[in-house]
Amino acid sequence: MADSFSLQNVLDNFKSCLNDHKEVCLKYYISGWRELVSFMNSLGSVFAFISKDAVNKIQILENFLTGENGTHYVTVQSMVKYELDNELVDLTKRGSHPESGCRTLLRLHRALRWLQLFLESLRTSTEDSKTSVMCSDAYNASLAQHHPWLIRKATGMAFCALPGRDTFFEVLNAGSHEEVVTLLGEALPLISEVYQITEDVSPRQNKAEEG
Ligand code: 1PZ
Repeated sequence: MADSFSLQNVLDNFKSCLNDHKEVCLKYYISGWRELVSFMNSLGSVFAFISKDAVNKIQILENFLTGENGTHYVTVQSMVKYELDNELVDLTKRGSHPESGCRTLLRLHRALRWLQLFLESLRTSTEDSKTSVMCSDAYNASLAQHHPWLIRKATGMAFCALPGRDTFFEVLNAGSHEEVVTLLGEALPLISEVYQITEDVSPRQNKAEEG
């Protein structure tokens, strides 16, 4: 669906993400990520290893949501409660639940922090700003601290293949540069709110993630 990508779709999903109780609906969280992945795919095959990992994690969450215990996976809040109450979260990767919803969500949650930092620097960038620098600065301030050396190197190389700022704005498919900047200004508070609410969900969740 690379050709149907637009920044507006990302914004719409994150807008729908929070319900009346300020809970994060997994369905829209997943759709938002799917949009972002389709955007990344349109940037070229050098990002395939990133997109593969993201798709894999999105799929794990989707399988929970559509699976037999799906009612517990409607929101991030209900998912965390369900998995913790039922001891479905492992402290180590070698445990019996290596792909819990909590663990998987945490990976995407950290990536959302990267996205937030990157889009904010894109929004406030000037003509001579470099997308590769913005991307890697955001990465170093977020995801990098959770990735081993090899992944950091591969990711750094992929960033060098990013298109320049002008092309990047075009691929975002939201009109003129000014319009993109305006839309980013609308999308960012929504993304930040979803990030923050997820972050606040459960102090136990962070402890329960490693592995
Ligand atoms: C626009 C350019 C795209 C830049 C993307 C920046 C994010 C770099 C993420 C690099 C991930 C490298 C591949 C595999 C990583 C996994 O080891 C980790 C940990 O998972 P585990 O091994 O513990 O199961 N996976 C992640 O950290 C999740 C990464 C999700 C990346 C989503 C990026 C979406 C980009 C949207 C573009 C607008």
